[in-house]
Amino acid sequence: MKINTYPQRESWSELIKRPVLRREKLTKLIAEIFKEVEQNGDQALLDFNKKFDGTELKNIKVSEEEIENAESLISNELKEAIQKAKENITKFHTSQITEIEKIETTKGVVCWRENRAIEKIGIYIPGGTAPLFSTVLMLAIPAQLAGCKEIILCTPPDKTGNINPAILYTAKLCGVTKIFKTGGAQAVAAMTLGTESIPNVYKIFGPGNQYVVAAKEFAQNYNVAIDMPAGPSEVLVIADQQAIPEFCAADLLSQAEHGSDSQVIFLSTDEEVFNQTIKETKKQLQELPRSEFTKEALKNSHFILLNTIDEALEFSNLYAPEHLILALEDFEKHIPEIQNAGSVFLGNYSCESAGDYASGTNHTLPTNGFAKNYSGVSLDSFVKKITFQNLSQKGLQNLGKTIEIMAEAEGLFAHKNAVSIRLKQENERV
Ligand code: HSO
Ligand code: ZN
Repeated sequence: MKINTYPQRESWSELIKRPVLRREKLTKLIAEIFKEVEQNGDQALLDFNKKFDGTELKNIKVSEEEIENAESLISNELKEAIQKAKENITKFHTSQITEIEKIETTKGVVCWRENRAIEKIGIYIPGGTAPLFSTVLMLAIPAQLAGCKEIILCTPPDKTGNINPAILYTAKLCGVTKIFKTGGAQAVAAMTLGTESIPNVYKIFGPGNQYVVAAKEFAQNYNVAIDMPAGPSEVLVIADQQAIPEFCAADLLSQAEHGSDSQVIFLSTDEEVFNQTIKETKKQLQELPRSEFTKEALKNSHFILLNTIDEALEFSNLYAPEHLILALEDFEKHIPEIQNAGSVFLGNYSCESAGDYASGTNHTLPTNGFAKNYSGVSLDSFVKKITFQNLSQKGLQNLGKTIEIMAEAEGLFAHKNAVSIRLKQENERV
């Protein structure tokens, strides 16, 4: 924990820095994996499973039977919780559907946009220490609402060759069309290039380790889009005198437990709340099962005492956190001051876990300062917007001169002529 009281503004640029990620030069390795998958398809994936995960599989595709069985392997309580979360995420993302609005920009010139779903999308769910079935909800629900026809999911199997049943159950519930047992960069390569079993997709979503992140970047060389640049999870909490230290500590730890590279920032204007939150964080840490990751993440984390809430918001806007919690009495008043943040949690009872799981907002959010220029995943992430226009004869008469003058000024006479030829023909006909 790095503790700082009333730091000079000159030191802010140091304080807002993310921990430097050791990004090894992975491009060569990733290129080799892509080549292997391109040449050997499913067999390459089966070989990678054996090499990296020690699993010998015959089939990369999860069978219908495995998906059906998953339902009996998880408790009713968990199924109900997943269904409740699904309901809220569906409600919130359905509200993002917009009506087509035709705009007459000049008399006789009508323009509009229509959404078309990206036909084939891929979801990557990491294996590792936490089975992120909540991420399946966050990606498959909007994909299905948007109308994506093919929604495929890749996730690595465990040592026994199985996939966590909560992932399978959630995938089925949310309309995932095919599930495959493959992970790492090779899974991204398979979704990019296609294999005998795995269809190639047009956009790849989901978190992953540095190999997956590098593979998603590499996939863009093949005209495959990705959700956003990835980085470790973060939260920034701003607390005033009425904030509850136990709650603030719990929120900071909830994000720190994601991984040793996570970062959490605590800003307060109240000395008592500040000191108590530090104490509470240390105390609650002892009781957490994932304390090795959490402890590491806390080493990268800052607890900063500042003079005013305005100052804290200024700091936060410079940092551009993935999650921002305003544990403030008058949070409403400060909303307009928030410029850069992925998702904002207002008041003492809006814990970040609510957004991670079940309130309805999406938890796939920009990290690493990208909240300055990226939005989180939403319904829009699964569609393209196509513009349409229709000019009537009258419309072209009204706008023709403008186009001709501009085309001539750019020296593009064929452009000009596309208008002139129509206007001339019209004059001759009259
Ligand atoms: N906080 C993570 C999402 C997540 N949390 C999944 C729990 N499960 C995104 O930043
Ligand atoms: Zn989380």
